[in-house]
Amino acid sequence: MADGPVAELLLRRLEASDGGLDSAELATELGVEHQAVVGAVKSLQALGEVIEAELRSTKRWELTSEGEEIAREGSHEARVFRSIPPEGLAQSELMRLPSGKVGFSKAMSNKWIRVDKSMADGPRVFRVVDSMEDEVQRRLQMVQRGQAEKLGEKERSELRKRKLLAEVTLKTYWVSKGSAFSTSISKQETELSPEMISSGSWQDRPFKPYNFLAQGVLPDSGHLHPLLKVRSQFRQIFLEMGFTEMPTDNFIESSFWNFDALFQPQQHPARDQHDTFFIRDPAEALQLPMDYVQRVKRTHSQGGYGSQGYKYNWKLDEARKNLLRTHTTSASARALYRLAQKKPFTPAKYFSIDRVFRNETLDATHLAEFHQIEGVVADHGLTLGHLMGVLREFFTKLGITQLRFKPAYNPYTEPSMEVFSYHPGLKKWVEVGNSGVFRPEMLLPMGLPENVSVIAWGLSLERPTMIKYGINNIRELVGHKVNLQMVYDSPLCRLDAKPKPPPTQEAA
Ligand code: FB9
Repeated sequence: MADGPVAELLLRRLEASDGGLDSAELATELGVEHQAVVGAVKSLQALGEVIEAELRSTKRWELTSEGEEIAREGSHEARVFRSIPPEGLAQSELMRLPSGKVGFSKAMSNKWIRVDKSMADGPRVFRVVDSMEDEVQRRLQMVQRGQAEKLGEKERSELRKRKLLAEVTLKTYWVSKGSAFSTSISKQETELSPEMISSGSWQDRPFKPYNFLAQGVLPDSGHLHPLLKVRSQFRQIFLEMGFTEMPTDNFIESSFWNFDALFQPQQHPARDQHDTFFIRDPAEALQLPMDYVQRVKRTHSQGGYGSQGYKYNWKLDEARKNLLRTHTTSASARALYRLAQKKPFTPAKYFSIDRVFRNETLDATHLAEFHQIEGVVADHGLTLGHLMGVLREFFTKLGITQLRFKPAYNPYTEPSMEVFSYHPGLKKWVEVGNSGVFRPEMLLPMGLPENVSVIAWGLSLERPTMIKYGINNIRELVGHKVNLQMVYDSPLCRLDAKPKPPPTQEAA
């Protein structure tokens, strides 16, 4: 067993070798574990250019644990043969031997033994030959000595079939001299210490060369969830377009601001608990601007401002009911009401991006909550044309240029439009949002001037994020099933970048 640290031995062998050496062969030669040589290679690599080490994967034959045992103790059939005395051995007794079963059938097929079934006290086993060669053991020992290739393919496959031999892929290193190769490995300095400078000892110390290409270790850092990455891009787009973010820090809203202020009648289907989560405690909103509420009440029940209203008995209790907001349009109503209180009227552009809650049937693209993105523009004489224009500008910044508008209906906008864009990746028109001109029955009770109109549109944050990141099931994006690695590795993919091809079926 060659003494001295493996690293030094490796360098001396390398010195002697022409070209290089294989770490596995060196391990066999030095009679040490391959891991010890790998360790030496790694520590020499850390010293700089002393050695070059190229990782290779080599296939080699290795004995299984049973193969090791047979190489040591002999094959089962040889052991059976040896256990049979000249006068033979009762077969029942032979079968009780540890190698009995396996050894008996092999020895029989090797025609080393025979069974005499005519014996009085039952079948008896006798030797047929005087001696035999334990080829199996010999071949396994050859493999142990690293001479597996000397065996024929047939022999090897027979040993493999008997699970005595296995082909393993070994990651080995092909080691060769480095540019700073030397057999005397002096540890290269990696730090220039004040002592070295003051003592001047740095002049005759070998220093490890700087590796300016070394990658820094990525610091462990927080990771923005893809939704928040896309949210910040939508924020950027709105700010670029001169919009101001509306406060949306209240998931719980009153039915008044969520529905009534938007001229949505109290018997509208969206207002029952099939679609809306109502709050049991606190069940009712106490603070409502009562003068404004009265105007809303009258507009719903009798009309006004040129509208005939809904002609029903509007109830304040219904309006007081607290709920989880079903859209951020409630925040738009609050913002427009505040705007209306500021005289004289000044045009405004608002946006909001925040969670909304709907008691909907859950499916691959719908959860009970999503993030609504909303844009609102209030100014004199705005028309549907202005809405189409601002939608084009907005979606163009999203990289979406081909838009189509489809008439739609919302209780709080007239006219209303669904917005569709042609998605080249999905090769189809995708609904990318909804929009409309807020009804005068919503705006005038707030106190906004007659000739002020307000255009608005909305979409979700989840849909563009899923499409951008090629995610098909919303549960892969949000919720406890999200694999955090996806969050960590999710690149900041620019919304206006060309869409990623949708994942092929098998990838999905
Ligand atoms: O987000 C939606 N689609 C969408 C948006 C962007 C997108 O980007 C891709 C990168 C290219 C892809 C798709 N939708 C709105 C359309 C559909 O997904 C729709 O099925 C689901 N909608 C949600 C509501 O579901 C009940 C999305 C959500 C939505 C719908 C309407 C509004 C807001 C969100 C609104 C509004 C509105 C209307 C008038 C005035 C003020 C607000």
